[in-house]
Amino acid sequence: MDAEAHEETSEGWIERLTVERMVEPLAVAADRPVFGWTLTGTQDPVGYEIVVSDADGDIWASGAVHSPDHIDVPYAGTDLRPGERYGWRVRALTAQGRTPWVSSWFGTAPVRAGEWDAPWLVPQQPRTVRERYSIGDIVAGFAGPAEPPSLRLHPPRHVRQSIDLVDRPVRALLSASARGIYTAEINGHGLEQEVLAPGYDAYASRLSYQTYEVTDLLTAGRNVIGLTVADGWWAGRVGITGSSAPYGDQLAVTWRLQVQYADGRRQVLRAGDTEAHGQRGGHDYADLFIGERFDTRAVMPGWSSPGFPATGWAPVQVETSGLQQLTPFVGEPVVRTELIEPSVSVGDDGSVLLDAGQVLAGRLRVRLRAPRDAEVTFEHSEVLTADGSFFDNIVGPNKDQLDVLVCDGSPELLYEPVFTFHGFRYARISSSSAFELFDAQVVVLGSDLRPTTTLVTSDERINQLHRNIVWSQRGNFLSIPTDCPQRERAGWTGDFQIFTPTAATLADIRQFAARWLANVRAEQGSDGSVPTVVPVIPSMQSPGEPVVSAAAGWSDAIVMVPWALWQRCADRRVLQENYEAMRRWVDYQQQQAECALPERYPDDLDDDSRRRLSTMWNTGWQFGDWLAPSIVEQGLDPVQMAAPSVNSEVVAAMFHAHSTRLVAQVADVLGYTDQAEELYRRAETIREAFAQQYVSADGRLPLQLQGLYVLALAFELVPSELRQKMVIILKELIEARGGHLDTGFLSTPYLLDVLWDAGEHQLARDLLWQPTAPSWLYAVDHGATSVWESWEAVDRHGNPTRSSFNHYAFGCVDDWMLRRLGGIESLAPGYARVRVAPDAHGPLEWARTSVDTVRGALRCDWSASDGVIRLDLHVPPGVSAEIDLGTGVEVVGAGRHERAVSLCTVQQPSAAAATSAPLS
Ligand code: RAM
Repeated sequence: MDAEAHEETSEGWIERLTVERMVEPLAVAADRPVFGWTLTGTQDPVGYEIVVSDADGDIWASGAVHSPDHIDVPYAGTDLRPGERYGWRVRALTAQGRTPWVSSWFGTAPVRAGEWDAPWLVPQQPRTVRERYSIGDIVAGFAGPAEPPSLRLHPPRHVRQSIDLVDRPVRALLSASARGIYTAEINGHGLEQEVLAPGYDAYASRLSYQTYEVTDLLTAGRNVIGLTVADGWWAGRVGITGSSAPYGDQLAVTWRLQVQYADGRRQVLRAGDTEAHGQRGGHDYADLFIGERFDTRAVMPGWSSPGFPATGWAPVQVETSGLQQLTPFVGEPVVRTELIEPSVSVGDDGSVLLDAGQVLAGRLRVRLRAPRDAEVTFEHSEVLTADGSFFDNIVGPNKDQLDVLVCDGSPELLYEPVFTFHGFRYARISSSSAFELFDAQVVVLGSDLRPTTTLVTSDERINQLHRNIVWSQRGNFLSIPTDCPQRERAGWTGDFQIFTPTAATLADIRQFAARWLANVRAEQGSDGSVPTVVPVIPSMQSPGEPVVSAAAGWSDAIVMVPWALWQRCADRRVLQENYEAMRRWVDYQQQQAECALPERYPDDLDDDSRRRLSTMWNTGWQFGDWLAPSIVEQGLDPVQMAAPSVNSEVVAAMFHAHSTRLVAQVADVLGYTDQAEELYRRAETIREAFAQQYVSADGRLPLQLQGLYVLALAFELVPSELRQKMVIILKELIEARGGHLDTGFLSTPYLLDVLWDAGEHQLARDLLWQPTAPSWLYAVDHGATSVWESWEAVDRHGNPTRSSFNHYAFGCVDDWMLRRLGGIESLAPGYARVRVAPDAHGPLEWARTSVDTVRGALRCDWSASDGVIRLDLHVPPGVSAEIDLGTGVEVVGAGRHERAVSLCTVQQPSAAAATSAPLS
């Protein structure tokens, strides 16, 4: 069938043209970028046609491709040139005809990974003071160094360099990066959309550079490039210990400018081509955790403009080491994602309290007036005490979250910190002299990820819970996925693993995750171990610290994150890119399994047990089912942080089995049949060993913990004849806790599904709607606007505790809510097939859910009233939906489908037969 033979169809349209999953990206890193688009209308796609062009004409035409796929279609023409802009157009073929062409464009990164060709500019500066603290110090009550930050920290540096252009360019791309975080200016104009560049990477192996379109800022003749560099992640404080200089103690910048003139001439200018000079500017210091101090009296207006007399500026040193780490930034930049107008109240002492109404990651933007030399301070907190006072919930030194503005007496100052951000909801502004606040906004920062899901239900508490989860994702998806934006800001691999199915539904995180996974691969040990924090924070490995090089549920992120992205987004590339690393991880587990037995077993262990035990990875340092309430109650050793040994042993064995099976499935998807078979066999052996070693004949696990039962059931490690028994035990354990969950990080994602799939619908609902802690709605009822790390971060009397108020891990329940309450469940990768089976028998009267899938927008609105379930479903082209309202399954395709079913004809989902079966 030829594309031209198709009649143009009036129905249906192509939307959202993407390259590398982004709309009109300026500088994609991939040599063979992937195209994507979504479709509306009612016709399923049967093919497509793509044309790519440069300024001289078409360079690649796919021809009519007869495939329903329109996710990640790779470019297959001749090599693309770096730093180029290309146009592209696409039309879809459907059974009814072809859609009109739709056009878009993309650019390629100016320099390929490892080929950066401009040197570092190292301004004169004192080396960062090295502060090394351990978790032991913190537990011992160390609150932080005695000297104030102004005596320990150094000013960020301006670097200024003049360049000459022979003409005014018609296209100019500035690429830049830093050891530290930087802002860039050209001729006095800041490139302001992106913040905290170059972002956080495993710097020893990768350091991203950004590319900006700067054509309009340049002129013929003299131009000035100005970069300001501050400590950032490179030299500043990161991680729980608040130690400094994790990756280096000297700041540097590098840049490269690619210009094109009207007559076709091209020119590349680089840092180091001409002499550059450095000087401090208005900032006295800036640290991501501590905050910044900005002295408006020291600002040098026009410092990055031509003609500025840079007297007293020192020449910078030029250095060429470590340039091969530079790599084009992948994914969405960190930007100001929203401005919030906070509520404002003035205290008796003249201080001003701002309330953003929302726990978030970001900073303030204020307009104010204060006398010259006045010091205005901005304190930040996520929570207030029951009586409304400021409360410091952040454990560890150097987490001041305090910005200081020193005023120059101007009638109006506009101030937003540049080189820091905070985790907060409340901010208190006070001043050494009277000040007038004209206005204040809260600037929300985060990676610029496109939200893809809505969930609104008849229960406002559920809606709030959903919003809290969305906000905790926003607060923690900032350059890398972090555990929390105030205490650690660390890329804990387990936290992201747990949350990926939810995260990948709530936003398009494919590129964000791809970049982080590149960091994980960079940090993977030569023995295949996968660190628990990526990028690795060297200070967490200081003497006396537990060096956690691998842990069950954390390291498994290398398998489980890609797998979740494959399931939700049909992201095959993430499987390809990480397959080798996954294999190395499961091989590592296998080796570990073989080389040691858990200590608690006697030396004279029988051969069978020895063989079984050495089939499973069940040794070493583990977090276990981290933060399971009953374990927390027993008191974890805060320095060791290790889970009790039996918990460690069993949890590690379960993840070993699970990851091995998942990697087998990945091998299957990628067509590596032999490897798949071998891995399936291996997984089966582990499964059998697990059942024999850890599951008793009456279905008991060695520890009576809900989480262990949940994981064993979810990972299908249980002989089928024992499943029912184990469900009963799980129910009893829940009952024994008064109808409360007692699951930790690793098992919570599966808790409600395990119950639901066993027919225990009411129990799953009861746990979700449980108002007393530990429960999700406890936090909601106690005013949460984000997900808490600890179920009772605010205690029953309304007193906050010293835990994180922005930890998305337990927000993993959103995935369940979207599937079971919202009613949209993906059954085949990327929602190619979905099940629409909302829970109309629970407390909800209605729900409206939408998921903007990689194939297009799915919408499910349902209500249950007057004995009737009504459904209004929108299915995008290329998706088939199994509607199951309790009267049998009906399969429908693209388009709108309205259904009404009488509730009495609906079969009530049976509570598992298990409920009545006696315990043996
Ligand atoms: C905590 C982090 C994180 C968790 C680890 C084990 O300090 O906040 O959430 O993954 O410990």
